[in-house]
Amino acid sequence: MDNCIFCKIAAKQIPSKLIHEDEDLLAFHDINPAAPVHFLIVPKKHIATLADCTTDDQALLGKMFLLAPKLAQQLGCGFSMENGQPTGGFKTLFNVGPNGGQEVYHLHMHVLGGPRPWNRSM
Ligand code: DGP
Repeated sequence: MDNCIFCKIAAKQIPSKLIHEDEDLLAFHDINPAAPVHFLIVPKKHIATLADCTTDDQALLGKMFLLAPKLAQQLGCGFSMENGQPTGGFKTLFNVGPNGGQEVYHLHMHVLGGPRPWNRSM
């Protein structure tokens, strides 16, 4: 997709701090982090918003959700139970459209974690 910043990152025309890449997905650190750990999981396929996803995208969305805890764990903000107490953890977020605060119209899941307070609310 012309003029899509995340398509350009996927095509390596724009650099990013890459965390993960497979045949369908990229994950990279957000350029303007709102938390100690803030990365984006982005499909290589251009889909503008979550509202544009169809049943054809079910597996892709499932893959995004399953990747989030795996990468959060790798980046030190995984969730666990320690001595019966919930510990760590992270937030997943899709902004959709102007009222959802979406700025980049290429589907992406925010993953935010690390000790609170965070830099700003999301
Ligand atoms: P949203 O508001 O949900 O569309 O969030 C878009 C996010 O993308 C925002 O947190 C900043 C991030 N972002 C925008 N441009 C770039 C970029 O060129 N590189 C990286 N790594 N992140 C970007």
